[in-house]
Amino acid sequence: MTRLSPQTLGSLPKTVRRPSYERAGLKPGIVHLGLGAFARAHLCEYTDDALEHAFGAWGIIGASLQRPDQRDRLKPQGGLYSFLKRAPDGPQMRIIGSVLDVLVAPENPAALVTRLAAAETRIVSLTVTEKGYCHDPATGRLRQDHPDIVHDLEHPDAPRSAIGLIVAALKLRKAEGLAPFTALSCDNLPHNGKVLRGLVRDFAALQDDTLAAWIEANGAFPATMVDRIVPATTDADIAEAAGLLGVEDAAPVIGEPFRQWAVEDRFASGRPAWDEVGAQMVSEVAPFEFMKLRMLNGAHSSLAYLGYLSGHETVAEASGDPVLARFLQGLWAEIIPTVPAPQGVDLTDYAGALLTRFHNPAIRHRTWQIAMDGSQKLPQRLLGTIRERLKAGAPIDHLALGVAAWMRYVTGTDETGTVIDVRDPLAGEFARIATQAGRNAQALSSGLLGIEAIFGSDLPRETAFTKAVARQLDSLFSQGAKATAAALAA
Ligand code: CS2
Repeated sequence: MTRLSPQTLGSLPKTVRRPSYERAGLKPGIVHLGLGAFARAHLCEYTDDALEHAFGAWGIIGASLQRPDQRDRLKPQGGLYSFLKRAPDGPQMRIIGSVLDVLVAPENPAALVTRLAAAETRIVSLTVTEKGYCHDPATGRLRQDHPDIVHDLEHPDAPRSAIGLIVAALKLRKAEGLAPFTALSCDNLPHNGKVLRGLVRDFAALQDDTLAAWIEANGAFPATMVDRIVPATTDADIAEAAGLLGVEDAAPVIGEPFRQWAVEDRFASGRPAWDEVGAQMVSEVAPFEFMKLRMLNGAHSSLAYLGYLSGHETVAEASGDPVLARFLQGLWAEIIPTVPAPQGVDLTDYAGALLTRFHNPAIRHRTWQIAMDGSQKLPQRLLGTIRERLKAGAPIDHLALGVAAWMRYVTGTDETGTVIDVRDPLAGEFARIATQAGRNAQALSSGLLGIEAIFGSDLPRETAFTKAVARQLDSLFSQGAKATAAALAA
């Protein structure tokens, strides 16, 4: 089958929307670190829309920080790929044209640093997932003992972490008398702009105080809240895309129709017209971020663990289970009082809309995918909420069940005795704790609560919390996930 490419663009069916701007004349103003499915269905789509609205020098060069796969798929297609938007009433297809090229950091870190340091690079955006920040998720501070950070301090000109790459490039820019680029975190971290700024500054300070001071004085690290449900692309998606396109696309992305992007409007040297195409430019991102991380992601993670343990493969299935749907309502009732509503938003309506989104039967978002990297996700998704509820003396049963379900999940064996493929930077530690504790809920919960990078030093001392978690975990072992969630609702 012929491949999607600039040459075959003209032959696509009329129903497929494609870039009408002159791609050949597009200059790269953005370098995106971590060009995975999410960025290609979010930032790259917003940028494609912005280029349609007002053409400017805002093409994107993507960078893969680990594997060459994405580059290998996109290069033969001249950076083009299709985006299959899945609504309950049928799919919609478009071609995204904003990505011009893809670099693979480990193949040639210096080439990527040079690209980042180039005068025409004005924004460096990131979707490197929580663990890509090499920080302590409980405190947001740089982990100087992180293997990638240790490596990058030893080889500052051939870095492999996002932080190391950014600092190496800023060092070059400073030496060449160029202004810093805007560093734009698009990951699900609380205060992502501030956290990124702190990590970049701290890493720079380990090499050169004047560099750190220059970044502090001149750098721009706007905060963002990003939202769109984007499951990993499957072979079936690739086959469906080919059917709709009439040509082969090795790199389609799948996503729900809904998207949201709240961005703090502080850019060092311009940005695409994202605000003209639906992004919300705001002075304060925090209310959006709290709402999204606590209500969407907090519910997503809890549902992923409980749903997986209950035998549900996808979020749509899990949220369609009446017991788990009731659990979600109870969970949101605990979360909502801790969330300052962004202006004009009704949080009960927001929760209702989330349930509809989770329930979209056209999206097959695996509970296993969301269950990944819990150690990096729990603090901002559930634990901050729990701290606030405890301070207010308010009930936390549903939140505690979310945490207990994570604990049950990371034991690595499901309710039928089948092995769970637990993916997490701390998976080794979980396995060690789980082996020692066996099916003793008290021992397992206190072992896991002792991981300070997740729970800090305060939560293990909150007996209302530790007792609630141990009780739920005990029930997960003896009654199973479904019955435990049902008992909570009764
Ligand atoms: C999910 C998110 O995988 C996960 O952990 O909770 O990727 C979620 O789908 C997005 O944040 C939605 O915007």
